Amino acid sequence: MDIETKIVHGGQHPDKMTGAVAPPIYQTSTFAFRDADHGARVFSGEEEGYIYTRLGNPTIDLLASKIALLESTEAGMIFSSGLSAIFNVVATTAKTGEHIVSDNTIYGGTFALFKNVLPRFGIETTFIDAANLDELSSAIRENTRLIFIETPANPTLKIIDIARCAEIARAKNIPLCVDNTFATPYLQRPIEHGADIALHSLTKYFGGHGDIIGGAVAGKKEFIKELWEIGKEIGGSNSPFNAWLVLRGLKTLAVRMEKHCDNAMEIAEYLSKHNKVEKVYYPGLPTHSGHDLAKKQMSKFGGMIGFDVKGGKEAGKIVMNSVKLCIIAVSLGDVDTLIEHPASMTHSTYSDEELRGCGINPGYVRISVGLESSKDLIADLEQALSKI
Ligand code: LCS
Repeated sequence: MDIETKIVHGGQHPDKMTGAVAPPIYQTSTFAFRDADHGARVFSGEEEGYIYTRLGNPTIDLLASKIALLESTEAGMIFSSGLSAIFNVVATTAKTGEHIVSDNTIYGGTFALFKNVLPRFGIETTFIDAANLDELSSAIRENTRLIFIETPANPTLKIIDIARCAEIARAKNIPLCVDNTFATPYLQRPIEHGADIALHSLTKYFGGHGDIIGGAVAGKKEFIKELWEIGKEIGGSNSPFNAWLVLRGLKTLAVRMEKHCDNAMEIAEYLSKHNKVEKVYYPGLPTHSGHDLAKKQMSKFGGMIGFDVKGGKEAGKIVMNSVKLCIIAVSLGDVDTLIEHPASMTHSTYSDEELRGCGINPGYVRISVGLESSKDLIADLEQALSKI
């Protein structure tokens, strides 16, 4: 089946009991046992069954298996947020005294988790530029337990070669985890390129409507079982209703992504010709350093773009304060177009030196292009840029 069909039908069937086409929301904390022995058998794993929603729930499990299917892998697990998914992957793969390698251009919250929180548990992170494969290879140590990348990366849209990173990871027997939030499996499936784990903030394109927070991890059954063993004790589970909203949003992922991509391409082309814009960052532009690689590993280029305005931070602020249709807000992947300033918002956890190190300029403005008419969005940006 093509991915569009899998998005609509994959893993889902009308409810056996009632024929309901939309999946039921099992909005319950706990599940009754037939008798004490039944409870004991389900707890010991002797018999399959639901126990308690933190350990498993039919609505949440449906979403997990659907994401696994879309990511071309065996199993999945849902978390309360993207960051919870990331923490749980790290907690499953690494322990005190061990080490992970991460690309230096990642969501600011993930960066803070790796830089500030993991050391409290004795886990050290080396940040490198994974677009430079020699840097990646030489950062790997005897005690490295995980390689973590985002591609396209938040917020600069840097593209990293998943297949080449996977070769390096495999040679050292270290799992490669790709945060696939920006692309979604509609545009890119990291596991098909050799990655071991695909990870998502469901808050973004999966949900698609800006109304939930959630995370997901997909990978081999064996790994997801280990993740579940650790994750059920950490307790980052999500709610059945949130899972249901993601299942609902997900149905339109293919058509939404097409429109996000088309709108972003038009806006990137428009901005790249604007005399008040210094540089546009969009992997769909042939001038983008990762364009050829993006063409190879993605089917289209996504809905995220960034740009530096001539005049730096102050000029960037004027643009953000002048837009009328775009909303000044973090998050991304919503139907609404969102505009933000990474250096002072999503990536404010980076020091000035760290921002410079991964090419986030002080005036860099990020847009999550929504589903409005591109003509209206361009008109909005035009009037905002004219205020500089
Ligand atoms: N991974 C990526 C690539 C992200 O962009 C985010 C959030 C996360 C993980 C964390 O997911 P969450 O826990 O929020 O569900 N990115 C955000 C952003 O760029 N603006 O606001 C949140």
